[in-house]
Amino acid sequence: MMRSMRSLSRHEIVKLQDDRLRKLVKRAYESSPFYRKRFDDSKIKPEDIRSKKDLAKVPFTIKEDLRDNYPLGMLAVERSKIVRMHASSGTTGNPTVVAYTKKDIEAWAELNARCLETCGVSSNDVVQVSYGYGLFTGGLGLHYGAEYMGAKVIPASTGNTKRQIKLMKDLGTTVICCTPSYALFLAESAKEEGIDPKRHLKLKAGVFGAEPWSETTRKVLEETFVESAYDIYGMSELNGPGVAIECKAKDGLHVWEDNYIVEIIDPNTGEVLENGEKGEMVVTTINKEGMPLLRYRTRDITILNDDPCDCGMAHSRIKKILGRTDDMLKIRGICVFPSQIEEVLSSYEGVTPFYQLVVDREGPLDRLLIRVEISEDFKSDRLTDIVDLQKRLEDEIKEALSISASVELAEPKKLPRSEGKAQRVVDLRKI
Ligand code: DLL
Repeated sequence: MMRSMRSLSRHEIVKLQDDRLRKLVKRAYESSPFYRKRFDDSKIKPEDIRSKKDLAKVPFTIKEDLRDNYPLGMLAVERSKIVRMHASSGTTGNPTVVAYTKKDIEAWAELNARCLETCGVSSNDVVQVSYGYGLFTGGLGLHYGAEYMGAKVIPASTGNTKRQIKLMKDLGTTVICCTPSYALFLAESAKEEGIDPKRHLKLKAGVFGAEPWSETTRKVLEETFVESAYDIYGMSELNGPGVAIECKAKDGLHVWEDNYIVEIIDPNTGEVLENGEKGEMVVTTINKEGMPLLRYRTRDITILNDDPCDCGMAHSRIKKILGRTDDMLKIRGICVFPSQIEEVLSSYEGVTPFYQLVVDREGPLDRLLIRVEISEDFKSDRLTDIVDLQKRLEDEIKEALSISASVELAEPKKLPRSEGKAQRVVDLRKI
């Protein structure tokens, strides 16, 4: 079953998508009061939606819809059929609750198993799941996926970093699943304990996601921690992890299109963009039973590509996520994503991937301060070298992103480390 879904042809994918979409629209209309009203208000009938191209007629669903219908107003099944609920931690107001039927849990496990298989994981592997377990979907999502494929799972969750390293060593972990920022921290902590992960551990694959990360961070992780680092994408409203994953070609993340229909829109106008154009990803969940979503605005910025991939899979790919529309910083009118700054910083020798962006205002003008840690190797008394590096980084940021920023170099290990999603932006303008 698992293998066959990965090897669907383009034609089979499109046919399955359209079949499932028609069924979903009918079911949503019949069983979800929320969608029935949406359809009636926009004068759409389920029969009007026959294939992906008709989707543009359907209004978007947004996070506020989930909040407004808190906790379970978006269900498309009887409450009695729900077996699990996760929730995302909103900073204010109600969290976003997502609900799963038994069939949803199984389908989600299979998607994560497919992701792991795509990274070359097999039932012989020891998979340490160091995403948080609990309301966050990362831990349980990958846990069920690894178990589904028969691998040996270590449900380590996050935190207790020393113990994580001991587990890796003693239990022979071959696959680590965690956020890329935690992976950097794990690598650094191992080294402090005299363990060189590349020599003393057996990590052949890292399954890193839940936050944006750069190609240079991949390079650092592959040089210091795992043999091969893969990017995994997901979001609670779309089940959790397991929506998309990189294959060995590492040229974009394959979206499991038998479960998700992806559109890219212009975030300002809502207009659907062509493949190859950058915009906001909008997803329709065509295989979710409990709480399906039609045209859900993810706020994530990427590019869709359905060209054939070297790996042979026909599932379309999205580019590494650039950032979220709501994480985009506007500095003196210029839009910039933290990931773009990360890309510039981490391409410099002597600089680590640990950084923090502080934005505030001086009079009417925005000011950006980039704090970035220098590496141990760089630690020297050569003040001129430090001033020189600082200046080169400032010039490069200006050149690459057209924004003026001050760079402050921090001593090694001075910036905060994260066990889950890193908090890299401090926007004092919002306080
Ligand atoms: O982060 C689910 C997940 C867990 C994905 C483990 C991958 C691994 P949420 O907490 O709902 O769910 O956050 C979803 O995180 O809209 C993106 O902005 C961001 N995100 C997730 N994966 C990636 C990634 C989980 N690979 C939000 N690259 C999404 C960049 C990512 N951003």
